[in-house]
Amino acid sequence: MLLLSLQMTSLGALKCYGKTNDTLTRKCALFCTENDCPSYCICVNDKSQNNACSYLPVIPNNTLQVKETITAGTPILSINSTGSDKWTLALQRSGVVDGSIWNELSSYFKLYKFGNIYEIILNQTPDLEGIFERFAIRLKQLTLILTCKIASNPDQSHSVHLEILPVNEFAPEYKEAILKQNVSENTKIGTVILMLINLTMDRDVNPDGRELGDFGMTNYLFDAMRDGKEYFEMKDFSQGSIVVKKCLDFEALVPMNSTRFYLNVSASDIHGVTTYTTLTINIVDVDDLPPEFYYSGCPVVLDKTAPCHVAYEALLSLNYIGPMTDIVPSLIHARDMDTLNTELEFSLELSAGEKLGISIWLQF
Ligand SMILES: [Ca+2]
Ligand SMILES: [Ca+2]
Ligand SMILES: [Ca+2]
Repeated sequence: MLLLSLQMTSLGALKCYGKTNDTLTRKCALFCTENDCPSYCICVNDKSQNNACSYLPVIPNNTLQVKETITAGTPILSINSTGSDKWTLALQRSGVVDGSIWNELSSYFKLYKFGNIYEIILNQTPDLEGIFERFAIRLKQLTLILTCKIASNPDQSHSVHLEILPVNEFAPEYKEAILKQNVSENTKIGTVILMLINLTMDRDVNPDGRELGDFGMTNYLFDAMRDGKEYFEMKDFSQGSIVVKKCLDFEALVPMNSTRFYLNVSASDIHGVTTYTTLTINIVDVDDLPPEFYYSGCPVVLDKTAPCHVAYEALLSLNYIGPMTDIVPSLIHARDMDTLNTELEFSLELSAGEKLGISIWLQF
């Protein structure tokens, strides 16, 4: 809690004011005690010793500081009244913030008088997130105007800055409960597939800049076989950009049951509070392979380096028109080598010099 108390200065019969600012007023007050009055002071005779304004306490850099979480009801400045002075408090308006907002912000502070003591008391916790939500401003500092009124002298106004210090109340959060991204198998190496900064937030309001710090990527220990670090990397840690690191081939990944990867990613705020989450990446098949013929009698060869030759034969009368169903050893089957199951269209073409009715050879 920050509470500064007035240091009373005995003024005697002469009261002095600085001509330009409060600091001078304090200096002038010292001269008054010696009945001196330099040229930069205004000196008046006090008819009554009490007929004067009290002085504000010495405030370093003329700036008070309170945390945004300070409890409502906490006093932040105390002034001992001389008895004849009367103090008022207002909020200085500045910047582009409109008047109605200043009126509402003024209600965060109250000046109370308890006996001969004036106290500025926080009427409401100056929660930076709450203020941003209400007024859409990232509040950093306010200026309090304290004015002393006495019967026979001009009003004296003092400006005191009040800095609201941010408190790290929230860890980084992800905007979606489950982060997932589909990536086509033909995505080129070096392509950015996702920027974590677009999917992350930190509820803390930081008037000095970005609250989020760096992003990170570590091993996915829960299922090391599906850790996507072999295929993806984080390039820009300030943006959390995930980049393709290794060629993605859906058809090569299917036999390994590896068309889904997981990345253990993290987001930290500038205070070092870190939140981890799992990014799921699904590799999506694209139509990058042609159809293939297949025959149940051929062995399954995954890398297709060993062709299987099958001869199909059908015997037809010369003038027959219609479906060929008596093909030996079986009907001709073909399929899309992608998993997209694109509809296939068959055609029969003769090589140069061949005559229909002899035989048709198809090669795997
Ligand atoms: Ca934070
Ligand atoms: Ca905060
Ligand atoms: Ca494919």
